[in-house]
Amino acid sequence: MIYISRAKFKNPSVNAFIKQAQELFLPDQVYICDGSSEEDRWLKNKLVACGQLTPLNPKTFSDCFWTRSNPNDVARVEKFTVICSKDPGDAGPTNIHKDPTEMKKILGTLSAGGMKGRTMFVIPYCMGPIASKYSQVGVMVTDSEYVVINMNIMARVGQAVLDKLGASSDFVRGLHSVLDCNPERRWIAHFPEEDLIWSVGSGYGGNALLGKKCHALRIGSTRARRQGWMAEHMLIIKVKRPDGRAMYGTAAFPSACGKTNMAMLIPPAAYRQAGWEVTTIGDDIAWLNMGSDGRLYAINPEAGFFGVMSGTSEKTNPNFMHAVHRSSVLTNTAFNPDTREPWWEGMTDHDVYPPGLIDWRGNTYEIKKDENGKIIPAAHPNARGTVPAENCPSIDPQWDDPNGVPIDFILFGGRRTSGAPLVVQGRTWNEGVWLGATMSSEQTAAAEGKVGSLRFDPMAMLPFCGYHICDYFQHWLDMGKRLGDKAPKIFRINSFRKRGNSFLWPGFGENIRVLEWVFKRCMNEIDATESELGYMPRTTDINTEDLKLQPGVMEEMLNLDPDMLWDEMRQVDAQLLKFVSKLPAGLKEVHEQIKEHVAARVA
Ligand code: OXD
Ligand code: MN
Repeated sequence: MIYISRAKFKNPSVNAFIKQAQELFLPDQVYICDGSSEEDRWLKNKLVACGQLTPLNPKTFSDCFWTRSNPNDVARVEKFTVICSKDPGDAGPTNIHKDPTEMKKILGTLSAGGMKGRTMFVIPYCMGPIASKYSQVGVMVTDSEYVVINMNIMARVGQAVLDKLGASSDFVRGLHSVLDCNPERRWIAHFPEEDLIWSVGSGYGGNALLGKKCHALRIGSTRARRQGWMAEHMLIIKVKRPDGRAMYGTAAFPSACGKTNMAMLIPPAAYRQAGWEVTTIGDDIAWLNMGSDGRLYAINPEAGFFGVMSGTSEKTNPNFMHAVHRSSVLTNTAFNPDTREPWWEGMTDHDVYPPGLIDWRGNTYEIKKDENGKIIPAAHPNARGTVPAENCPSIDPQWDDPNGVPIDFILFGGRRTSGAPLVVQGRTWNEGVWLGATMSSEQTAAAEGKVGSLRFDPMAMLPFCGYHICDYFQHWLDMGKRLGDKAPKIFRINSFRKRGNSFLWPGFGENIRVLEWVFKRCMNEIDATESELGYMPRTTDINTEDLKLQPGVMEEMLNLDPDMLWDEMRQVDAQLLKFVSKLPAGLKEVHEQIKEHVAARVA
């Protein structure tokens, strides 16, 4: 057995964990990563030599690589993502529960000797800025070089992390092996009582970069509840107004519903010229702690973006387009061998397929249609770009501030082509929690499942809350109580409403117009009308200048059709009924009140 440690550390708990992992997986080599650029280069060269990475054009995509996954391994697998708490009741109705002992037996059998002939890499990583008291250390092992190079982008990795950890045993443990990448031997298992993650059979980011969804959200949310903070599926932004005032906000949207786009929003020219600015702190995960002044402070636990490439363009997200051109890894896009550049659908206004294009499966692309007459794309719809956060032109100077940024507003949102209004504000924290807890969205390609079907996704945490969803709601209510009048204001937004096949709202950079209203509401600068769901703008309160909206669009987007609302309330009822045994009284009360108001309107 060869043991190579570039990193220097004396930590008996880390050593014991490595030994356990080694005895389980039986690798030929153990390699402890120090996170240096030489190490990163060496690994990338190794992957290029074996054909797993293709270097992109250094003139246009400097230090960037293209790679393809196994076609059976392209998204998160929710049906094999499990919470292994001792008491099934702790996992709750939205998680798949497995008994921890049973699951360890299954995983132990699958993992035994799974790294024979391979190297086991040990990655010490930190979620959050190294110097932050809110950050957390994890140590994961993996047999995938792809995982190591992606973790180097997505988290702080290596020696500095081990230095931060010192001799402490307080770190999240992660076991990962791609094994034979067989969907029948694929499990993403979480043991919240032991701060342990055990993931086998997949190399896809959300399943394999254990710092991200597994640690920062599933295990993170259980730690957050125990310790009195919040781990949320949220972007973090700063919005600056022409008068120099700035606010920080977070937004929770389900996967592939525009979090990265909003995080990197560029206001339209007239707004920019007037002095509006949006800067990025995070695009996917927020850890929210109460500061000593009683306000809620957010850190971004990640160091990179794992953004969806399909549909990303100079129009939809110029900042991400700029950022992806340096030190990035592109997974499952198509590849243009002439220019040595990646290619994906939606990169330009009209898809023009370059001749000789290699599709995400590695074949020369030919335009073909599926049984519904839709063009089969060259890039996978869930193709991803792993991109260092510091590349982003809109990155906020405080993005890695160890103290985090104080949050003024929280947005919830989803992809809803009908019914849901452009924006509504909870009258109280608890009503805001209700808006988040009852939100629904149309299924996207980020997880396996039928794209387009409507699903309830409380706080966009359905696939990520590591414990009973009702305890999670209660935790939100409790946090509101603790924050009192320093609590951020809560809103629900929807920019996906359609008339026929066309979106009613232009979205993207124009969402600044909604943020402008949110800003004014937080500053108590503007009145609102009251609807059954909460405070709403009058149609003239949102600036639509230069938008050339069709007549009646604003009215339509702010109209709550009573029949649709009632129908939605019935769906919410059915949803909440699943949680009935444990639904917090505070949430039930709000629900009954809102339902009563809606009933009065339809009566
Ligand atoms: C992601 C997701 O990758 O939510 O961020 O699936
Ligand atoms: Mn996400």
